Amino acid sequence: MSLFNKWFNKDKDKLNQEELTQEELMQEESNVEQEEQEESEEVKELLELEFEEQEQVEEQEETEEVEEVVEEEKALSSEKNGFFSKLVKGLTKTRNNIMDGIDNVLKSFTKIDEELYEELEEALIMADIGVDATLKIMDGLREKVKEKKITDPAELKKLLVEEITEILNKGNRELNISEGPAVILVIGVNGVGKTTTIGKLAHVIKKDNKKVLLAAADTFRAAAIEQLEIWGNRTGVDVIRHQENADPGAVIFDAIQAAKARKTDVLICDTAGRLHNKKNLMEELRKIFKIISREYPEARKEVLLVLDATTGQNALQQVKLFKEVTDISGIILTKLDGTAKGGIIIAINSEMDIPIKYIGVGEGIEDLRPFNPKEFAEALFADEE
Ligand SMILES: Nc1nc2c(ncn2[C@@H]2O[C@H](COP(=O)(O)OP(=O)(O)OP(=O)(O)O)[C@@H](O)[C@H]2O)c(=O)[nH]1
Ligand SMILES: [Mg+2]
Repeated sequence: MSLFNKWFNKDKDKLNQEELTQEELMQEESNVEQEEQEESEEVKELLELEFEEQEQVEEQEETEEVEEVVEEEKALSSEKNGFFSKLVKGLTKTRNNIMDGIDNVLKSFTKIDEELYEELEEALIMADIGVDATLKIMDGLREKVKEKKITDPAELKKLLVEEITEILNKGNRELNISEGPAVILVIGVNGVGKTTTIGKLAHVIKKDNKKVLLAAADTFRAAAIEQLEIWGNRTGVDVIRHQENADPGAVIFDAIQAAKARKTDVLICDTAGRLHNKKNLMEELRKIFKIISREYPEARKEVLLVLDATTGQNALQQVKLFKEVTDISGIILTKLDGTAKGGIIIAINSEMDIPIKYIGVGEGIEDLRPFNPKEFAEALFADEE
């Protein structure tokens, strides 16, 4: 064999070999491809399975979440219902006081005339609604009677409810504490429920995930500091205190420093309701306001005046008294449970340009609620079972 052939054959062999290997390679490649495809199908199947499982888990989680939300809503609405029925019950005496008078008048008339209006006016004033609100209600009533050409006295009741609801429904009732540090100064004459309200308020604000601190600036009345500390323990909130008879201004000063150092969201300050005389009380409040605005200018301020519903018309005098020393940003009306004088809430809303922000309907920690005019009016005029 010639060298050439040798080479050629060799090359041919080589070529054949190469062809073979290439064929093999191709075969192998296709095998690999097939394997890969199989594998990828397996992976796909697995992924699909996992996906399905995940979907199932997610679905389950979703149903659990929905169930949780439903449960929460249920709890909230039962809490709401619980509070509403408590409000209805608490307002029984007020409701009777207002409604008995109105019903008696309406029952004794067969037509709507001036005499009826006069008696109705008297009944409203007797129910602690006050002269101002009564006149507004009567004006509105006369207008609507004319407009709707009403002749049956029985139809007046519904109109009265509408007029009263309208008076209740005014003002911004939100506490100005949503952003940044805030100070709430709680003022009011002695015994109206300041300290108790502070305890309940601390509870409400803490539930809103805010850090609360209390300042025991009523150093005048014996055991006032201890009373606030009991509320502090009950709500899990610290109290800044000094000794009895210490300077209330110094307590406020320390409390502000503590609030800053601890990054407190809301500092609530208790104050004395009774001093030797009115002048002392007002002077002391002036000093406290000065310290707060000097030491804590960056804080939002709320000055809440606490009024006791059982004092009736006297509550209006108290608003005027405290208005002389400060801008009151909101009113808290306590002890609406069990009094016949709850009509005062209508008088306050009508005569004062200060919103009622919260109402107290009991001595317990949960017995302070944002004042909701619609809910209140509904409770005030609810039919008794
Ligand atoms: N029924 C009822 N009682 C309340 C309510 N709020 C407060 N009280 C009670 O009223 C009484 C006086 O409450 P305090 O919180 O001590 O009143 P205060 O304004 O701090 O009184 P001083 O510190 O003496 O000025 C206590 O027995 C409270 O339990 C309420 O909404 N309903
Ligand atoms: Mg007190």
